[in-house]
Amino acid sequence: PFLAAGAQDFRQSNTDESKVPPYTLPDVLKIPDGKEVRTAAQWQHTQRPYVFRLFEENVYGKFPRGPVNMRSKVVSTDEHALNGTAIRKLVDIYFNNDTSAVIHLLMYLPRTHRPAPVFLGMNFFGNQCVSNDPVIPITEKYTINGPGVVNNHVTEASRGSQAERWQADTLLAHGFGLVTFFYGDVEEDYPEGWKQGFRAKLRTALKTAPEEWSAIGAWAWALSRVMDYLQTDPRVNAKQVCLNGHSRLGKTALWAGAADPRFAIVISNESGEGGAALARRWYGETMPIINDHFPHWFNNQYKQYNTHINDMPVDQHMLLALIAPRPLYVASAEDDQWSDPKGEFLSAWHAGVVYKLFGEKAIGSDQYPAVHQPVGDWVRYHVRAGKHDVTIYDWQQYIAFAERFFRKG
Ligand code: GTR
Repeated sequence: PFLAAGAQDFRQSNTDESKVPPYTLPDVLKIPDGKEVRTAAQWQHTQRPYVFRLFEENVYGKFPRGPVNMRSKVVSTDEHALNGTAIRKLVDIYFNNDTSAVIHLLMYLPRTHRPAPVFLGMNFFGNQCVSNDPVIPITEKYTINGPGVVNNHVTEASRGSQAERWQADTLLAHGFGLVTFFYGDVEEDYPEGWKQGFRAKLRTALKTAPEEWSAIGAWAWALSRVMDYLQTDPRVNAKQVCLNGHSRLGKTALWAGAADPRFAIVISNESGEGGAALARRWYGETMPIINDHFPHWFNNQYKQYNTHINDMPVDQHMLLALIAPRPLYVASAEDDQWSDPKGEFLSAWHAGVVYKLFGEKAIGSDQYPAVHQPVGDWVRYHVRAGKHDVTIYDWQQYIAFAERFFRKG
């Protein structure tokens, strides 16, 4: 029963390129009546909403659209943070008058008078992991295992443990701000995490039952609410928000970017299965494996395709296409075969047909590039040396990419 694309057993992982069977992807331009989308207007008005709904129904669940009661409170502002190089703001965002439904934002902004372009991304271990800055409160929520984590809770030793991954100083030196929050504020990352999270707390307000969406859905929705806040902050240029995410949070960034066109640029760092990587390509992590390990990440319908992957009406190139015509960056790492670098590249390549409708060049060639040779234009891709991580090399590419598009603005 587990025979899927090319009669392979997708319960197993494969890392032998010669064993990847042929597969056929759904055509992102095919309209349900059998015709093809030919213009950007057709895409925007008809096909895009249709493809988005397919992802809601089959992968990430409903993306609640209704208004929600939201209130932000500036907890503190320091105009001379990080040795005088940055403004630090701590902002709490409360929902529905429930003081336990709260997102704690950490913001570092350049010390300029102009509204700053920012990179926005969720972090894995609480805001204190992003910098050694002692003022940042430590999260009390459940975290996955990592540096400075004891029994799924962080200790003081976790301060700055992910500073390399965030590169706040580098961003500030280039005139960008950094806005981040812990994804566990929204939903702790385990199968029952929704019970203490926004999916339960806001179910009435959002008219959405917990099983109608997913953990990735909830995290992505929260990114949109942070965008709501950023639009009210005069120190931020909300038209220049570059949404980035790594791994499971890269999957989330893509879904949030697909759902909310206010994100000017979207970046997927090694998002892999359920993110940028093609599901029908039998390589690295597979759908049955991810559904087994992380059942809460996706909706129930997604699990139905474990044994019938070819029946799924979407594949992940269609998710990337939902970002069009905005600039999109997809990045992989050579030693991160679990994320299927080539499957991420091919997905970005196949999304190009939609960018073309807008007259924009995307990846340009279906030849898989060499390590440290970024390719593409409005859709860009690189594979770097090394393991599953976010490195200074990745950031250098993202900063240059954002500078190119924002400099004009
Ligand atoms: C892995 C998972 C990946 C990726 C990764 C991460 O265990 O299999 O899909 O999400 O976690 O988020 O670091």
